[in-house]
Amino acid sequence: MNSFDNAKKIYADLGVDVEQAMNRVNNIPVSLHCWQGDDVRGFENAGSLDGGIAVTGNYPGVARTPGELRNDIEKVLSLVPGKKRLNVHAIYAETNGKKVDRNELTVDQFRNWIDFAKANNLGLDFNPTFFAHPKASSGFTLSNQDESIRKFWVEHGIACRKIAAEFGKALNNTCITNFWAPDGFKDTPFDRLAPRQRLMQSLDEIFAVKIDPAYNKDAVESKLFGIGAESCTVGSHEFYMGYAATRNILLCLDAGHFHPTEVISDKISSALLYNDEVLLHVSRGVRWDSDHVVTLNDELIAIAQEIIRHNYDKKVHVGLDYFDASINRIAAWSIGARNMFKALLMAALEPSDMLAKAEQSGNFTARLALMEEFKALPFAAVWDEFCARTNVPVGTDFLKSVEDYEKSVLSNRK
Ligand code: RNT
Ligand code: ZN
Repeated sequence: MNSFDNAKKIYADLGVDVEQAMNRVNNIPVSLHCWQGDDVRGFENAGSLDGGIAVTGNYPGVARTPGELRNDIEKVLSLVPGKKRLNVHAIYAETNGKKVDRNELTVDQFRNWIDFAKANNLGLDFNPTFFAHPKASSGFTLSNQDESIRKFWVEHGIACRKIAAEFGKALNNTCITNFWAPDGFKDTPFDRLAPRQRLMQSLDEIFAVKIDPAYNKDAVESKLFGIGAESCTVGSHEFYMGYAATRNILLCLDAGHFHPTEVISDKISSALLYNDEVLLHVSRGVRWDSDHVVTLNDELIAIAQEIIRHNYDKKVHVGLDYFDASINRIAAWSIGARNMFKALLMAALEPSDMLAKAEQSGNFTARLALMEEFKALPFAAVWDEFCARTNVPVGTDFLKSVEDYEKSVLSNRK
């Protein structure tokens, strides 16, 4: 018996149908963030990254053009199993050398992304970019007290929702548009209320524009603090938890946006009591919101378990959000994305009936014993089979493929 058939039998004895688990995971899309490929630079040549986020490292081979970025994404798509979506930020507009400011963007600047998505059978997700722009340099965008600046960013938000609706229409696939604005104070503000009122007003103005939810759904992302905005973030967790629930839009939970010992896996079930759907930004903060490459750690597995155990396959939208320029970017992208699928598959292979029974009968001794033993089930054999069936490299073979690509493509980018 080969190792997959053997694993299948071991899982079957525990009441788990391996084929069913693989099919289930195959239908949960993971949205790949385009910004891992170019260190969140985008195509505006706007200068350096701000907004309180930072990419560190200077590994050679960063994508410098739309073509290079899309080639790199195609490479990543060939290395990651499962169903993929692509998440694009507004700074990835292609303006053909013309200056098109963020409030004037239309779908015309994103036609290549639509074509690319079509060619690669991807759904598209979108993000307005409220950073890396002269009108964001004060650190305040949608909550800015200068009415003309606030309006500019409201217009940007509306423009992005319209572009997203065009994505949804063109691809016949609902786009999720995520709103994250870095607005916050480096030092203790006197008034924490007024900027929050302005942020609420701005968002209400943006979401007042009616868009068919078949084409686009919106999400809002909170944050604890950013670099240079350590004392008060306008769009805090409480702000957006209330906002999303009362406006019936999605709440986005980013794994790096809470106190270091807080985990988003514990928030999903609460959020979904008050919101129909949530968006995840799966990331990994190391001591702060450092956006390290996602590893297969306890929290990633716990996030996947929440999705699988409560049948949130359609209610939780999984997006990745990390950026590492200190190692090969294609590898970084693929390692994190493969890990996300690993975690989902692991969760789908969990002998859930046995665990539920132990818990429901109050036998917490058995629950702990089973949970710990299940960690040693032959998951790897199923994972390898999952990769093989979707025609992506099995095991460490993807690394060889990345190395070849580095030699033949990335090393020529000088
Ligand atoms: C920043 C947020 C936000 C960004 C991306 C680029 O802390 O996590 O989601 O990372 O929009
Ligand atoms: Zn995020």
